[in-house]
Amino acid sequence: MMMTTWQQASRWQTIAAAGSVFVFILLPHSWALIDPLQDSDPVVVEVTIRGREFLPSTVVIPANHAVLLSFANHDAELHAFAPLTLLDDVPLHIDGNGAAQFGEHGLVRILIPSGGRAELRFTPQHAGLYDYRCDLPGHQMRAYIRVGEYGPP
Ligand SMILES: [Cu+2]
Repeated sequence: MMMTTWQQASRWQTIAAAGSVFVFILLPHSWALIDPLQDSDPVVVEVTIRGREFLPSTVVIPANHAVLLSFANHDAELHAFAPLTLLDDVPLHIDGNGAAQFGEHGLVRILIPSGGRAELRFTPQHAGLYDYRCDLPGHQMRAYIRVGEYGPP
């Protein structure tokens, strides 16, 4: 199975943690070293929008751990990130030059201009497979965010 970005990020964070390099080398596959509850840095996941597609089409983020999810729109047209239920009632911090629209349960969509970027910081609450869309008219874009528990792949 391909190593996902957050797994790689976590390993590098582990390597960077003071004093843990020695243990990491001894136990390179020990997930106990990557306890998300003891790791204050967010897991960083990047999604590229290109050719009316979200790339990669599925990203994996951990449950109950801070995440920085970013979208970079490389198309010449406006796109949106519409999270559907993923972020319902989840506290959220948004950076970048997108235009966020909110509803009763939180974020409905972020409009991301051509060449623009949206960064979302949040802590996913529930494991599961969540789909999201660009819900702008004229084309269809759909992709997935898997919220998983930390553990061996
Ligand atoms: Cu779009």
